[in-house]
Amino acid sequence: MKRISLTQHLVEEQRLNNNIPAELRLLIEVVARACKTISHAVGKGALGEVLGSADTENIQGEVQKKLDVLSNEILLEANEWGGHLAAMASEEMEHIHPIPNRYPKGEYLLLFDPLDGSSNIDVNVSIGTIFSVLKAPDGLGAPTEQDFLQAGSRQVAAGYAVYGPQTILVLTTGHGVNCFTLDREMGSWVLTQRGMQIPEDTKEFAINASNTRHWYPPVTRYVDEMQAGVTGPLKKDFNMRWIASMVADVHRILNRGGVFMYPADAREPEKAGKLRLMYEANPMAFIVEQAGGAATNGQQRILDIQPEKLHQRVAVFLGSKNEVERVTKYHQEA
Ligand code: P6P
Repeated sequence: MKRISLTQHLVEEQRLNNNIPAELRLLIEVVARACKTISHAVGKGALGEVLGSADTENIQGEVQKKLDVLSNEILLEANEWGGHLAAMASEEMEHIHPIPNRYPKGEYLLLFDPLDGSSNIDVNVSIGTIFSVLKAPDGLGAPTEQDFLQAGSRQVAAGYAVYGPQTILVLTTGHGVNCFTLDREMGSWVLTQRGMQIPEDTKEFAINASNTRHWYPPVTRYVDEMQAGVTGPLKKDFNMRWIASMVADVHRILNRGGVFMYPADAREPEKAGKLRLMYEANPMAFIVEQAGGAATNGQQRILDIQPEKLHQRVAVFLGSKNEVERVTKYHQEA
């Protein structure tokens, strides 16, 4: 494949589809540059004095890692001066972050999980950044949380970075999914996969099986059938993977198929699931659907869910279309 940069790709996509105005291109380039900075910090590990706990808690009640806090700051600082945003929201912050008055405001809203997979940071397993872009409602005065509560189908762009053996950036602006690899010598993002497509069938599933005894019947039925293998109703053997970094599990599925599940379960019946709708499930669902896959909460398309709270959680079933449809059917039959 001819090696082209992220900027050239975005300019060419704008010419083709007229869907990436200059401010959106600037937003994507700024986020991509921030991901380079995060990758650099993550890559230092113990040498950078950035491992371990920050001894603080986030809105989720989770103990923050130093890199969680650092990654959040990197994204805030990178995006506040450019004039392309009205406000930001992050897994690591309880309230939205309006653009400071000393900077011009733009027409986009940026949401992110600055460092997803924190439990893997200190043990050198792939982690990543997830982001989602919405348009701010017209005639926006001071942005409010309510302005962010838009269904995932209204996203204008979404992406994730994986800080792994390679540092990669996967991006969609509504016309397919493309992957860029960080050229560390040049410090530039280079297009390495164009038009990624998820196989509609799979032999690989991802779920945290330590929760088996807590699953509701539709999940138990589906996982049992996969584990029954070639002599069971699905007539094929399955493999299992669980990296406990959503970005890494989703990237594997984007490349070779699979079904990723984080269901609600009986541990906390009032909780819809563990993952967050606005800055984990929605961007990943947009990307997965753009790559020919499917993403539901067991009952409906994730992208159709009307958000009620910025940090609300949601059950997630995403990946190979035919398998997501199957497990969703089991929920609807239950
Ligand atoms: P568990 C990481 O903390 C995360 O939010 C996702 O990236 C990941 O898929 C999931 O939680 C892992 O959860 O319960 O297996 O540790």
